[in-house]
Amino acid sequence: MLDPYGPAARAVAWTWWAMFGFSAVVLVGVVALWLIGMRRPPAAVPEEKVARYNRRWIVWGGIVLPCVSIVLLLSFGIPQGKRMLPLPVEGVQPLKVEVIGHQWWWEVRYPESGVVTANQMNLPAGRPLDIHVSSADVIHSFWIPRLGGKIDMIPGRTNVIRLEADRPATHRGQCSEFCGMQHTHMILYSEVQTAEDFATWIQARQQWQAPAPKPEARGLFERECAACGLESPLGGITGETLLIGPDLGDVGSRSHLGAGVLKNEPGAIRRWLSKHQTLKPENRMPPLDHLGDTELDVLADWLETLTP
Ligand code: HEM
Ligand SMILES: [Cu+2]
Repeated sequence: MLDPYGPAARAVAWTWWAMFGFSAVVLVGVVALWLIGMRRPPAAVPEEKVARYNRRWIVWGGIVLPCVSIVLLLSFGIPQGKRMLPLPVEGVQPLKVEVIGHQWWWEVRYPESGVVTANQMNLPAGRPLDIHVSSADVIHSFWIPRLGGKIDMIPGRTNVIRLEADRPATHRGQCSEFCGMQHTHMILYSEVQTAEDFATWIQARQQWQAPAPKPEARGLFERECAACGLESPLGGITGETLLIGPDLGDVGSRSHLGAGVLKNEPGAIRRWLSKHQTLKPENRMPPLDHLGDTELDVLADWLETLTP
């Protein structure tokens, strides 16, 4: 949050520092007055003056100071909140990205290009981004601290936040509304790229022809996995909403599996298939204990090749 990579985040960081500075001044002032008061010998103050002094404290400390603080805070905060609203802009139009929260993973859609992925969000630098968030089950909250504020993801409702990233970098996003057992392991890596690299990334997915699985892998996949909306590698239902499990169309190219629990190194997909309930207890994917080692090998070998 204090390491901003975009205008919205910079505004939030500024407000934070301003609030910190102002409250530090108030704290130091109050402590100083208290120390002075404690060390000063009691003075014989006449009755009528006591009442006047007390009134003065109430007016200045109890009314003026809070009012000034609130006005200052709002005069910073309102324009900054406005910056995150999806208002019309001139010039480069915002990129629309839909992010749908699931227990406990992120569905990410680029409606303009039809690209769908999960647990990773590639974004172009220097272009406004309208992130349309919603949820398939409980309330989650979308938050990439280095890019801006957070926004609730509510089932049956779409909220929109306008963000922008000003330079390429990788950022960690985190679900920030407690959503059950694996809330902590609901991480969304966001890769900000140059406009050209982002276009290449989108194009690679649009033009990608997934390598055909071996017949054995295809049979297993159709039988064991496709029911959860995972069939996009077979040219299936990408484009539908309400998937139960993440789209696997580009799973081989993701930096992590299980929304951040496992680095996607060679062999990681195989590990996920046999150990996912240990790596991420109670996640919504059923254990695959009824499948043998060779069956899991065949599936993992194929999924690893899904790298647009
Ligand atoms: C053998 C069949 C299956 C295979 C090969 C498979 C593969 C995978 C892989 C590789 C992931 C990690 C994806 C990522 O994090 O990017 C995953 C996650 C997931 N799968 Fe499966 N899956 C299978 C069956 C199922 C079934 C039948 C369901 C639904 C009942 C399901 C639901 C899920 C869910 C909910 C996640 C996300 C878990 C989380 O991170 O919380 N999967 N699956
Ligand atoms: Cu959560």
